[in-house]
Amino acid sequence: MFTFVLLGGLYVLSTITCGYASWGNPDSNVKNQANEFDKPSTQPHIIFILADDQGFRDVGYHGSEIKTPTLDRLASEGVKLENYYVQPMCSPSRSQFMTGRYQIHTGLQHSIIRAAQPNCLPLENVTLPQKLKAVGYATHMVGKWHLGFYRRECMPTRRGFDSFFGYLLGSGDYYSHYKCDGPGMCGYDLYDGEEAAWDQARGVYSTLMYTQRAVDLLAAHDPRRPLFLYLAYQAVHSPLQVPVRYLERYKSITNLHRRKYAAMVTCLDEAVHNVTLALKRYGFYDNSILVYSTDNGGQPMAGGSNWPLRGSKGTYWEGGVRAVGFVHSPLLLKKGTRCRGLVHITDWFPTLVTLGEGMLEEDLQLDGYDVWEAISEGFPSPRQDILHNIDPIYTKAKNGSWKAGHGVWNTAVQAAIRVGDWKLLTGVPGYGDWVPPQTFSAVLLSNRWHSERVRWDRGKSVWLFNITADPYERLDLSRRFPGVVKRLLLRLAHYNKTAVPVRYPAKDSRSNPQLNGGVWGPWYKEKEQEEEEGGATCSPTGSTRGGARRSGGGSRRGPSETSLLAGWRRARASLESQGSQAVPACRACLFHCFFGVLWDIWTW
Ligand SMILES: [Ca+2]
Repeated sequence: MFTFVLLGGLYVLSTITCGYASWGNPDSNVKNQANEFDKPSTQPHIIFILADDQGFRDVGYHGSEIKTPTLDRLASEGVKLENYYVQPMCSPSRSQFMTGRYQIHTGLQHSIIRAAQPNCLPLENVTLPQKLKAVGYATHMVGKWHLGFYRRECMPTRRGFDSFFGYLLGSGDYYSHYKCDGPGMCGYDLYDGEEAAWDQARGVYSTLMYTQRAVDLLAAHDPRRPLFLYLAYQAVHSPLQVPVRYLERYKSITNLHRRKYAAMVTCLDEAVHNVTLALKRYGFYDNSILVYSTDNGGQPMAGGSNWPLRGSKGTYWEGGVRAVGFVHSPLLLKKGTRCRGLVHITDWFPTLVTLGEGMLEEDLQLDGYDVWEAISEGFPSPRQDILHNIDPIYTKAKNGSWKAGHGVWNTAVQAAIRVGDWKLLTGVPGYGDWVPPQTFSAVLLSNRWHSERVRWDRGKSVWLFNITADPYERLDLSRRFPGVVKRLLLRLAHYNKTAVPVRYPAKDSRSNPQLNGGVWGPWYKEKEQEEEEGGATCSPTGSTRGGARRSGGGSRRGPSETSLLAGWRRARASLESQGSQAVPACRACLFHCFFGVLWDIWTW
């Protein structure tokens, strides 16, 4: 159903309806057409569209029942990334996209940045928009940030974006733009720049709202100047909300979660269609590179599907980290192809900065590779391995040990690494079932749903798979190839020597939106920020003091002294056992790490 909204009587703008747009009078954007006598920039426009929680199978060209004609067409006309990896959750993927660096190198290796934590993407990291801005790009962000905001310097507009319209958090209500993070912790979460956008788009579905803003930005921008548009949709993360007309297309899906989710994906597909139309209409398309990516695997409990991959969002199985992704651009030299080389979300930083004619200084210490030739021309990818992560405070494998790790690695620690065809996992990788399509029956998802359940493997803390031969991780080869296991464990240990301390401060009750005018937003005052910057720090990131100092906040009951000491000892033993730089020089950091353990146990 197409709905049309007249804006100013100039042209028909149907993006706000989330229908596939048909455009009105093309002469109405004369002011934005490049003057043929003006020399256009050779730097390409970069449009990076990040979907939230879209599963591996939740795109038409992966065999889904969900209809995504736009994504299918854009991908088939461009290059499909079929060996493409992201991180298993929101903040980790976004941090790596923004910096081109692994989590062990930013301090964000544990979980997500939670709403009430005084934490954000460490300020000393140079961001992708900063690099592009330095070489003349206009930089705009629309959508979900989720990289922290406890102090104003963490806001997107202070991290390289000329403008920001969106959520600082994400996963709030799609219409009201309110987000709750526990009892009594609810607030408005829609910003325009650094101020709450109280009067804008109240009651408008966020997929439509963000598309509208993206189109407005394109309409207002001179295409002779290079543009970087980071469009990070809230869709298709839970809560499962969608305009009702999209549900009608999926009457055949009897499972209500899956049906709503499918409708949300199709609305997103239409939104991407409307953005691409605007690229053409306003003179950007011919010199544009559009990247489409999801940020992590799907969550089956919320309607997502990663079948036939194992696991889901939040895990280091392929279903958590192997992503939907493609590049669509007239600038691709070989279109209509599949890129089977390894590509990781850290690779966008060097790839896009190079395409934008920016500089990649050595002190950026990037973990990403420039993969443009692999994508555009089909050359082998320069990337041969991926450190999926090392999380030194996630040590829940009860039977993990140094012995199981051949004396070079404590397998209690959650870690995952890919080297060539091989993938090694240690610790507890997360929920590891397969969720076949028939799981989504008329019965609501519950009771761990299906016949592909993995029996709990007591005592197991190491897995090895040949992902090329066995992409579904059904055959553990760790006992058959102990030499390969040891080689990959040594690689993990080598990476771990380069790790920085984990930033995972405790909840700060002053973050409560009710203390901040009903809005989620920066709660540190200027004086505190100066103290934080001026005081002695425990780490190169200078990051952990604030959170540890303010650890008393929060509504949860406090732990007993016994558990406090035990947690402290576990955190210290874990860190020391890894021989990591994560062993802080001062007790405040250990205190912080210990709180992180408790926090994780309570909130995971
Ligand atoms: Ca996500």
